[in-house]
Amino acid sequence: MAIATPPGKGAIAIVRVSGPDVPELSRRLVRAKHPLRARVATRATILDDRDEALDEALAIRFRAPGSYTGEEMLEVQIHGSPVVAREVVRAFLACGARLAAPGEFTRRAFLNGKMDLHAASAVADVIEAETRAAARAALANLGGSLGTTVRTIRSELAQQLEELAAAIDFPDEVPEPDRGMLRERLEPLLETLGRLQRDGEIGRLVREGLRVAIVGPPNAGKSSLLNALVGADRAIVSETPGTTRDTIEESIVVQGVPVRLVDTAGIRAHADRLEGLGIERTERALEAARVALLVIDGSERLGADARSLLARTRAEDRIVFFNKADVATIAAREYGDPDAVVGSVRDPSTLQSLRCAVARIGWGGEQIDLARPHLAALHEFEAVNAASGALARACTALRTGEPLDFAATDLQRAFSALGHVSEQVGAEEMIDGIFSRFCIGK
Ligand SMILES: Nc1nc2c(ncn2[C@@H]2O[C@H](COP(=O)(O)OP(=O)(O)OP(=O)(O)O)[C@@H](O)[C@H]2O)c(=O)[nH]1
Ligand SMILES: [Mg+2]
Repeated sequence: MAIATPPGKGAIAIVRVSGPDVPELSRRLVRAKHPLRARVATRATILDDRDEALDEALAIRFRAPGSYTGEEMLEVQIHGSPVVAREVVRAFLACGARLAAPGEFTRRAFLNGKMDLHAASAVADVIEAETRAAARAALANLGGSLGTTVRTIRSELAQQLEELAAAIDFPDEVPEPDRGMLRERLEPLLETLGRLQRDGEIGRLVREGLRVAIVGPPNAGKSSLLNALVGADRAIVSETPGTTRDTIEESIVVQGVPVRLVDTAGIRAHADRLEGLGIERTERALEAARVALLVIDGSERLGADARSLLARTRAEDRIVFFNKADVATIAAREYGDPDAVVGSVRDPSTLQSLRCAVARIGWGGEQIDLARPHLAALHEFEAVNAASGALARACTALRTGEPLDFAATDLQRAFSALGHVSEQVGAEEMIDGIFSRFCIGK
């Protein structure tokens, strides 16, 4: 149970109750001329636990599973005074209800399978896009398929270990297992672990997002690009070079992955003191970003500032974008990089090409399937990495003819490391973390 409206005085306050005890609580505390009908607002008197009237209200019942949380629910709209709301809450508490944890309604909705169907519904407004994607990734994990995969690998490893141990301990009685056969059985496990590792990387990407620094000479159209990608006038745009002095950050979602765009002050060698301070921040943003998005005015010849930036980011993960193609495409032809994006921030197809480039450079461009299980927690990711490393060493030992107990030690290590991958706890913790960021009553 929770008060779903903001604290303070208002015209009405809403108290929501969810769970199997709702029918009983309604009978006890809501008095109406006619029994409450599902999804119909009914005028009613709210009583306290001693049957005294607290307030005249509108009561609405929702029956499971046709409610927000998927459970039995009651919503009462009372007069918007904090005192009345508190008294109503007190009455429900006295009859056995308990206060909801932050985000608990939404959490229940997710767990009852309601949210997937309505991912883009009203809740979308209150959750950040990045959180939604991470929640779905975590939820896929709750299905337990990660646990099943890890369990299968562990039991395979245990079996191989047993055979090896017998041969090592009783060399006279148990013949040495065929190394080739052993490797044949271990290599598929290594492959599965590799897939889990890749999924783990994707999980991390979805959770933490990708930082992209928009850098380039002054007046190239960096702030215009940020605004166009975000779809809002976030940064000031002007024809005066050196307009942006401070870094400005905004998030967008590209193929389900949260991307943090950082607009920066234009880099040029001859800058005044204030501009120089801005450029220092640009340098820091560039260092902190995973991907650099170089914006260069393509309608002119390549200037010295553009050249030096192109040269120093050559070895980095970067996207080169020649802007202002609506005017001319001089610099792109001069530079001749087939991977560069040539277009204009005013052209939607250019923006689409840039989003694709972000996906390609950021995570190899594959469409991320959020419904696949991802390793929920960092320690699980590390455990899989450790297991995969140990198993790879065991396979090498078998191939190069090293003593069998070398391989056995590594197999044992892989087996133990995987014991740290919990079957569901990580995902549970993650879900709790996500939903506790909601407001109470959501
Ligand atoms: N014709 C044309 N003009 C553009 C395009 N993109 C940006 N501009 C113009 O170029 C000028 C500079 O744009 P900004 O977005 O402020 O450039 P910036 O790179 O952020 O500049 P600084 O903040 O000074 O470093 C503005 O007058 C924009 O309207 C484009 O694709 N075509
Ligand atoms: Mg700018």
